[in-house]
Amino acid sequence: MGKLKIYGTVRSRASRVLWLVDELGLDYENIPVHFADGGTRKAEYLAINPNGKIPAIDDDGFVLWESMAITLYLAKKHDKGLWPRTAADEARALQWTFWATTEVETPIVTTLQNRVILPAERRDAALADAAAKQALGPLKVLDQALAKTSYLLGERFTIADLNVSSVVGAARRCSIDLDQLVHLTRWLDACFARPSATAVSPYRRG
Ligand SMILES: N[C@@H](CCC(=O)N[C@@H](CS)C(=O)NCC(=O)O)C(=O)O
Repeated sequence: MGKLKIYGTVRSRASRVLWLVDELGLDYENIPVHFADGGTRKAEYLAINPNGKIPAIDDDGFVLWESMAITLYLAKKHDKGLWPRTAADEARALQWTFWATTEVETPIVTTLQNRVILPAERRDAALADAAAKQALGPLKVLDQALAKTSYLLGERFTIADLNVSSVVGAARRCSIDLDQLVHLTRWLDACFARPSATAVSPYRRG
């Protein structure tokens, strides 16, 4: 059986896949394809992911792209306690994952790009401020959801927490003010204190 191949560098959405495989204790090969040097646009990589984006995986011939589809697939396939136990919890894991990518990821990434990533002359401070404000709406919803339980599905860390925290964690890198969101920050600290997160995530605290 071929070793799992993970395409993408740690300073990208591939970090959530690299975090997960460390949680699962999987043997894998990381192929550090990057967009900054044109690696994602090479024919060789487009044959893996025709969207020209990272991450993607090749699991013994099974090719998959979209970071959250990858984490959900691997967490279910190698069930080491991260996969939900009931159909209802599985649905809630999907709910929170889709919510993170559709409601939160765009405003956070826009803020990150315009406050941290883009060269200073290309940053748009007003756009960053508006995006940061927009992110706070759904982040308050997350904060309230975490008021009663330690993690999104209850008292144990699951794939829902990994997926959502891998999006929300970037808010700290771009100074979105999370101080009032005490449940969210307590949960974020717990997620990023995990050894696997500390090992690979560029979005960890500090
Ligand atoms: N929805 C995709 C987004 C992937 C994505 O945009 N990846 C970025 C790096 S974090 C990328 O490869 N960008 C290259 C480009 O846009 O050309 C996923 O979650 O996998």
